[in-house]
Parts: sequence; C-alpha cells; structure tokens
Amino acid sequence: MLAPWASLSLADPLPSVVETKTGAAFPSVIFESRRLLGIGLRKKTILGLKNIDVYAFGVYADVDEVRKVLSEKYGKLSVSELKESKEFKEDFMGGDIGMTVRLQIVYSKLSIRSVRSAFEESVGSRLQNFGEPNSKELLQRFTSQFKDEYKIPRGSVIELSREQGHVLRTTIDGKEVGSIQSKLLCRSILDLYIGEDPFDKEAKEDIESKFASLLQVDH
Ligand code: DAO
Ligand code: DAO
Repeated sequence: MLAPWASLSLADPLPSVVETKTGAAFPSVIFESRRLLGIGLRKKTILGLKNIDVYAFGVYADVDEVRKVLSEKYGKLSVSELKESKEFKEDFMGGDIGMTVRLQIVYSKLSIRSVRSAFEESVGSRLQNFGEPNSKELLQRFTSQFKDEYKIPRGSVIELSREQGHVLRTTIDGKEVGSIQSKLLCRSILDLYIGEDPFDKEAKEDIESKFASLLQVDH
C-alpha cells in the first residue's frame, strides 16, 4: 500500500513519458532545453528466430537551436507541408542542431562485444550508404571508446548526443565515455531512428511530427 503522501512524488516538475511494453521512463526534458520528441523500441532477432527487446529509446532536440537554425527558412510551413519536404528532413538530420538519443537498456544479457558488432552492422551500413570513405576507421574510433570491462545491465542509460559542430558525445549512466567530431557519424546514428529504414516506424512518425511542430510558434 502506498502512503497517502507517496502520490506527491508523482507530481514531478519534469514529467516523464513511459514506454509501455518495457516500462522505461523518459524525462520530457533533458539538459535544460532538449525536449522529448518521441519514444520507441529497438528489437533484434537472434539466431533467426527469437525476437528480443534490446532497448527503449527517446529522441530529443534542443528547441532553441531548432528555432534558431530553421525558423527563418521553414517557419511559415505547416506540419504536414514540413513532413513532405525532403529538404526539411535533410536540414533536420544533418543540421548543426543539438540532439540526443537516450537508450534505456532492456535486454539483461548485453555484452560489450555484441554492442560493438550490432553497431558495426547498423551504423556501418549507414556510413557506407552516405558514402563515407573512411567508414571502417570511423567505426573503429567509435567502438574503441567502449572498453570490454564496461557493464551495461538492464536499466543502464546510454546517451548519444550531437553537440555543436557535429560532435558525437556518448555517456553511460551520466558518465562521459568520449566524443568524436563527425557529421556523418551523427547523421548515421539519427538515421537508425528517423531514417528510411528505422528501428521503430511509429516512433519515427511521432518524432518527425513533434519536430515539425516545434517550428509552429506564430500560427
Ligand atoms: O546475446 O547474442 C546475444 C544477442 C545480443 C543482441 C545484441 C543487440 C545489440 C544492439 C545494440 C545495443 C546498443 C546499446
Ligand atoms: O541499436 O544498432 C543499434 C546501435 C545503437 C547505438 C549504440 C551505441 C552504443 C553505445 C554503447 C556503449 C556501451 C558501452
């Protein structure tokens, strides 16, 4: 039984959004100005038959930067016009706009080795599609940040943030593990969630709509 006052703790100043299948909660704002655009689930089929939930994710964008960078060009368009615009999509994915993908690990048996190989597969294929000539080297630089002794049990929080100047900064449970400056690497990571072939299609739709709605300030 909850004490009567316990419900007060639910009146959090920053409410969270909960991914229903996994129970993972995502704060609606992080780093003061990054706002949650949408949440989803990353699954993986192992050994060709078992489908596991690997992590829940939330995608965030810095509202002030979105408006600063994109308002002038797109501020007059409606959400549905924006969602049809390839150029808008390009500017959203590739622009110098602060964004964060927050991952909450669900699968309890995740090893650093399997993270590395999944990353090489998912992000590696994007880097190649985008024509990065040194994709092998870039992947290596990224994955070498993750030491074999790191542990990522269920409940761990990994944040992949695009900071000013296309710097990809990674943290695990709030601790910084490294930063790499690469526009294509940042874009490839976003592509996993909001690109042509995303992990979670519904999440992608939500994220795009919410992003477009951030520009609807005057009408
Ligand atoms: O134990 O062999 C196994 C299955 C592991 C699945 C790994 C999927 C990894 C996805 C990347 C996680 C990134 C945090
Ligand atoms: O889901 O395929 C995927 C890749 C997601 C990005 C994984 C980033 C991995 C950072 C993990 C650090 C673990 C120590």
